[in-house]
Amino acid sequence: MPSGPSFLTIATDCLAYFEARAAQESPAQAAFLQGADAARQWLALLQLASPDPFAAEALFAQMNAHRHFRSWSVRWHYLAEAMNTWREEEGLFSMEPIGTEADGGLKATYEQFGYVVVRQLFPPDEVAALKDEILKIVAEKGHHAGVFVGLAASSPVFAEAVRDPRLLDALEPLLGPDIEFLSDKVVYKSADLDYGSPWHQDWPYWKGAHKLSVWVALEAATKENGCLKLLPGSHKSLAEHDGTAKEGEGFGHRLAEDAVDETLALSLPCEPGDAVFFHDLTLHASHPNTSGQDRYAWIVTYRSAAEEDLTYEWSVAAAIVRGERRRAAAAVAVEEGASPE
Ligand SMILES: O=C(O)CCC(=O)C(=O)O
Repeated sequence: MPSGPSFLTIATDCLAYFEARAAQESPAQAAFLQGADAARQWLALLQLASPDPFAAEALFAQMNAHRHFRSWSVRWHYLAEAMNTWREEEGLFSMEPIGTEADGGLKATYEQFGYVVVRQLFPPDEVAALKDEILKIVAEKGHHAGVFVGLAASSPVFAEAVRDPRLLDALEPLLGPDIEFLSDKVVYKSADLDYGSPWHQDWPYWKGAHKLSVWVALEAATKENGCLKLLPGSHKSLAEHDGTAKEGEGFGHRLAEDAVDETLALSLPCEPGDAVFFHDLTLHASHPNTSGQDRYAWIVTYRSAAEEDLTYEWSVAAAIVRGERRRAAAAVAVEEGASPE
């Protein structure tokens, strides 16, 4: 058995740390308060059990894998966020955020949180090839802004990638057996294009039936280079999008700047090839890129081919990619010019 601090020691230290941080004013104060609350419960549970000594990493690996702990759901989120801040400050250990497949399967996690993270959906060499193809496409199109819509419509590589069985196998429990690809895009940031995408839900772009997007990291995405942020559970209602778009940044539908309490946001650092499947009402944004390094993400949108929906003039490469079309003929097209940005 590995040696190291005991469960009780770590939980006690953790609680002391959270309580100290929760007593200080900071943007993360609310998260630390919730983290302290979760740590108190964790400690109480551990005191009921009879803990053996474990190395810290082994402990967190075990807690991550343990349904009982993960079923604390939102509490787990605060604990994980606070623990990760601690790790960053002290160089200790890390925990998976909530919302990974290990939480209870793809469907249950997606339904509970409005997203599910699938680690390593694609291996690094394949994502590197996808990024190369994107560089080629945007260079050919002379595109310089941070969002380019229509990769599958522009390239056979992406036309094939949106049909990849690994993607479709993960989508099937979430959308059902009949799946239609709608559109895809790249959102890219660099030293020159460093903005953080603003808080928004995707549904106001397309309205109609709910859709699902898959955000695939094409290189390591970190808080420094602009990883995704989400509000777990926000997919249950529509938020008011009354923010003002800034010139050249896209995202015409956005929340007002102070509408989201950032201390409740979950950052989702990803390795190349990790994928975040998210509902079109899940509130999301991304960190600005302050690293001077690239941050490319490929985002693919799908819908169920069994549900009635609108037709969209921007979905020029739309296709049934699994199962068959079962819905009745489409109703009305959305207003001209709407795009899935
Ligand atoms: O990748 C990002 O920066 C955010 C992407 C996004 O919010 C979107 O495509 O709706």
